[in-house]
Amino acid sequence: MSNLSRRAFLQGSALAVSATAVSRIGAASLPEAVLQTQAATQPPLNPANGRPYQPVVTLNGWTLPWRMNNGIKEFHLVAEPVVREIAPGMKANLWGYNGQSPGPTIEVVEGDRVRIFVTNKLPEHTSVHWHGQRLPNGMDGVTGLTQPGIPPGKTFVYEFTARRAGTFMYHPHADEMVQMAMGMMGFWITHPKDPSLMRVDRDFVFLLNAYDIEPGAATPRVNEMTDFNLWTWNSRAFPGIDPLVVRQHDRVRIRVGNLTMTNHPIHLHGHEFVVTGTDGGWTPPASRWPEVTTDIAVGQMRAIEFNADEPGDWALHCHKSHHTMNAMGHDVPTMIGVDQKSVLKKINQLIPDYMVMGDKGGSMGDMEMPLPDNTLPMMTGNGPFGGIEMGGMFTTMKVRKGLASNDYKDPGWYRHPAGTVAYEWKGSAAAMPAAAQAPDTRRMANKPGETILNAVKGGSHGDH
Ligand SMILES: [Cu+2]
Repeated sequence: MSNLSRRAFLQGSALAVSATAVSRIGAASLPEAVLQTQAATQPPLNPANGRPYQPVVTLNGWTLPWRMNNGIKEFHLVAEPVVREIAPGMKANLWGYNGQSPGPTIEVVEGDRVRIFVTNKLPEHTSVHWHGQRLPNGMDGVTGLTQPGIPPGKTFVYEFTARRAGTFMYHPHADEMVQMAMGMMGFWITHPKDPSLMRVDRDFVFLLNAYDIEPGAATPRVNEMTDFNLWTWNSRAFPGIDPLVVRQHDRVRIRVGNLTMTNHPIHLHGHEFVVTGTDGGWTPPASRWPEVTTDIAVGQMRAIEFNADEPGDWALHCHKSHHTMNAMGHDVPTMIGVDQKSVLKKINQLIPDYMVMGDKGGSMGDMEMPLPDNTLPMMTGNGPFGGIEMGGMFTTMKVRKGLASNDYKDPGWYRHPAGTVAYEWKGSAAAMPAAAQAPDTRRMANKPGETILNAVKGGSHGDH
């Protein structure tokens, strides 16, 4: 189904779809398997029926429409190979659900009876585990333990009541390492029955995931255990991750689930937040403390909340700095302080294309490097002041005055009020203390005690 027909499906209301489906194919038919063709953030899906709730916004994702069948919310997930755009310029062959990886977000309300049809279009068996839910043991989706695997070409039905409000995930418990390394996962939100409970103005969700895709390749190496090279949010790497657009003074919630193989300290600039939700539900208010970074361990979910009071373009990123880099950043030696130019001529006689890299600190954001096709530069993205030199798990939260409550369009870069941007000091050179003169030729050395000054006799520093 094209994105256009999906929109028509949404506008036609779930009621109309359910009526035609029943009359045409009969009551025993499967719900429509709605597909998504785009990696752009889709607007929140306001519920057409059932209990009211404030919908979430899935970063570079979407929410799966449902049909009502005798009071039961019916969803149709299709496990299948997909092509996911990781960022403009790079596409990956992944496995996912309904056309994308991760799969669509499923949104229900506390107390809803839910039936999920899962059709397996993969070449091997799968299952779906509803991570964090209270449900009958036989609906828990662990292949071999609670059910046989869903064979290729077959459809299984899961049915349970969403008993607890909160933040959940879904993923296979079948050939797990391969299927999760290929991108099979999705978000699940159970909204509180009382829509005024823990109410926020904007509620964003995304999953942390990671891939090992060799530069120039498109399919993840699924047997990788620790050395991943693409650090992604909802299978997108910066600059492919959309900004979180927020109206100034909105109450904002950001829910993050971690399905990588390592922890991620998620850091927000310009605001303090509190963790209001974990895997197990809302945190008791007395247990909350303010912070600006929260570590999210493997398999965990966290919901953070704050008032977006400060206008601007605020960075939101993982604080492990190698997680804000893309492929090509690995296996490059540190060359800071090493004079490579003297040997460059000799090397070029042997390797004509050899380039000097990083002798002033490794900033490669502005460097034009030849890359294999389908490969992202390791640090990239342009801002209003030049290269942002980031990749991977990085995006911005754009706080703006006076946005409409349903406006999630990228407003462009922040226009700083006059006098509020860091600026260059333009005093005379004579006023500069000797110890502050740049560049520093004394302390950039390879061995402790050795200084470049020793080699360059008669250095210009006057403090010896
Ligand atoms: Cu990280």
